[in-house]
Amino acid sequence: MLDAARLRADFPLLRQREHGHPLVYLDNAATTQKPEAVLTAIADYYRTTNANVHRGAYGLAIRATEAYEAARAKLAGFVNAWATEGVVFTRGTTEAINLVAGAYGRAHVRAGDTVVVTAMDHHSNLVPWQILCQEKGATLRMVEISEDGRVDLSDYGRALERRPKIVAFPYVSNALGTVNPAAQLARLAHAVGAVVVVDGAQSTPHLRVDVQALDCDFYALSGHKMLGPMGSGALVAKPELLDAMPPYHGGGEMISRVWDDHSTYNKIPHKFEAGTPNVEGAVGLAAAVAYLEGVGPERIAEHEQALAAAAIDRLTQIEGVTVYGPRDHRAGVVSFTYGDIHPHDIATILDQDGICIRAGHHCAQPLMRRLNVPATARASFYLYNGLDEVDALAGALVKAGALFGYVPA
Ligand code: 7TS
Repeated sequence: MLDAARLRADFPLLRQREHGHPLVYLDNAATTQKPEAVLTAIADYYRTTNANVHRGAYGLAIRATEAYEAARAKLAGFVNAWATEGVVFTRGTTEAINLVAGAYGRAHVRAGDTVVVTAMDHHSNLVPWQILCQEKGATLRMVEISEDGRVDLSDYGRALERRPKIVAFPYVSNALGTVNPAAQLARLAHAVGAVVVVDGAQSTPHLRVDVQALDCDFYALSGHKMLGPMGSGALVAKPELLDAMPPYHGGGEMISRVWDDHSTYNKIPHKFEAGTPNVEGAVGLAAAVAYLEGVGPERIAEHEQALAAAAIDRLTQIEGVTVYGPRDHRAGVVSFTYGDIHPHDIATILDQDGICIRAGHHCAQPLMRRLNVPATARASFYLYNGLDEVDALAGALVKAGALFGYVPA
């Protein structure tokens, strides 16, 4: 396992105390904390380099542009993008998926076509496809999940018989922690001629991701879930698909020539980056990538899996606790319920001990309906969490249970 205590020292916020207790931050699937290296990179950018990018004729603006484009190259290398110009900076996964639905989807999906999603998709990999299908008169086909929270491969096969235009799925589920066999799902979808969209919000921070090995077509990620700034993220795509796509947003920066009644467009990726971009976000995200590379994605995955296994082991020993999702091929997300205690009550009680967990539907309402629960409590781990924090979680849960008359096993 990683030396979590040593890594934690790199994160100023984690030194805080909450209600008199050391802060135990277990809501990393929602967003992660930021290391000093990222905070410094952002501050340094503003102290030394800030100017608007791609349009300056002076040295400062050229250096700002170089910093922004170097960040793109850094991120491209991290996920083994097809090409640096195949990385479009966005506000995060949500905007990246809306870009694909709004530009590629609107150009290619017609009445009677099918788009496939899964029952474990986050709303941001579902609602954009609902909007597209409603607009086009296309069918949205949702693939069911198995009892233990995996994509049901036989239902996936049945969905592919419809020869969908687009197949979208999460690499890692934010609500169950399931790691989907993304390369296999992509291969099967390609075999019927579909374009594959992978929601990488929960995989990029936690696994070694190689989009070319996955062989998807579009891959969406969020910077703030991988130690980077809020409002940073990207769409990583095959350049030839981006080249052939109509623009998404219109405005400055994305054009080549503008006449009174029409325009020609800039080359990729700029065609999809209308307006002044979030340069601070890109620079901070590049610093986050450098930090993650320093630790090593494989070691991060291993560490989180060990924490999740320990948490599942501890939690399932508490009478009345149900843990959802698979027991193997999973990431560091542990969703659970405790008897009839409302998950929001669990989160509120744990907060008194300085423990931050999430409670709710996790933006996955179709999944919650299939689990037959309105909500779950969710602990999600990252590289700075340790086994001491799993102990704190289990201990606080037992205390919470006692308040509701549950006797610990
Ligand atoms: N896809 C998945 C699988 C996610 O977990 C999230 C955010 C998103 C997409 C959207 O990412 P955004 O950065 O564009 O907002 N998930 C969560 C969560 O689990 N709790 O809060 C946000």
